Amino acid sequence: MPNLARIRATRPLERVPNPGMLAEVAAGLAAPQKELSPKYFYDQRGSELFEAITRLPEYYPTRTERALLEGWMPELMAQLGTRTLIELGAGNAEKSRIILDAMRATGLAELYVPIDVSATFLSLTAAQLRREYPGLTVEPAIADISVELNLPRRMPRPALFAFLGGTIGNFYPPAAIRLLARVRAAMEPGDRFLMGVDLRKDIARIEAAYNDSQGVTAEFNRNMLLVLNHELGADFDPAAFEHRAFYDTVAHRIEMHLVSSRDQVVEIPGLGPVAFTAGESIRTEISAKYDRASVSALFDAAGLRIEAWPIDPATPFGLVVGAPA
Ligand code: AVJ
Repeated sequence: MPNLARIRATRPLERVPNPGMLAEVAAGLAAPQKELSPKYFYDQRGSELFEAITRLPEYYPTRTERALLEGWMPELMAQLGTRTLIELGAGNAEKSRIILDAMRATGLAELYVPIDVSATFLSLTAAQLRREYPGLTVEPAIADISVELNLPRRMPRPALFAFLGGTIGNFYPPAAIRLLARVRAAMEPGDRFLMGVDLRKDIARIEAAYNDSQGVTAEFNRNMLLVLNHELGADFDPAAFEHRAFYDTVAHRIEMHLVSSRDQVVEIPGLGPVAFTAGESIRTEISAKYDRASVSALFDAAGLRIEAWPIDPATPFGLVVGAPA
């Protein structure tokens, strides 16, 4: 049971220097539907809140994905002979261990490249993994994957690019295609791409995962306002915004919003006053849900093809293996 009171902002933010943040926030808040990027959830506290989410009974993706990885990775790694694992958005690398264990079992594991925006999590994780996997080179890359991958110049092949957790769902289709095309451009012929995707299913089950009964997701959502206060010196009052999450059956995605509970004006230095009317919202995240056909369309557009999708159709979450088309 998560103890929210124990998850506080205790350490200063350590992120990729982001001179574009103010401009991006300004553009998002000037749109008719105000919008902020979900990448701003993840400071230290946001990362801890997300970890608490992954342990909630309603939040099925993480534990389903873990079980799929445990079931598949030994055979997949034996087949592929992967020497380098590149992980997009590595976070605390909990799932990476399942892949690394399977790589180590083949005796071929040479290099692990975790990519993340959060330097804090990345450096802790790298030091720990070096101890756990002697003989494995760990070369973290600090990067905003929506912009670049920032990969090391030399990587032993074949490599596996992994993008887990269903984070592809955070990207609108054009951005999702750009991201996958960026991965495709970094791939060599024997390389593979492993992606976790949350699947379309019963709407009530999806909505429950984003409206947990303990209010952790609501806290996670409001944390973005604290990040803006800290990073930009804004004066958002998180208590004046309510969490809302709903499934859009046409676009096949969850939308998370922060709804202003009253008329209010927020001051953001360098940007000036931003007015909210009561009931007006900021969209803070989309989490798109896929099926095999929609993943296939995404892959096609990015120059990839589905090589394997060996899951039970009843599984609420999928793992897909892609290869250069
Ligand atoms: C980390 C993007 C996969 O979309 O389910 C969890 C983030 N947001 N609860 C998701 C999230 C609210 C999560 N991803």
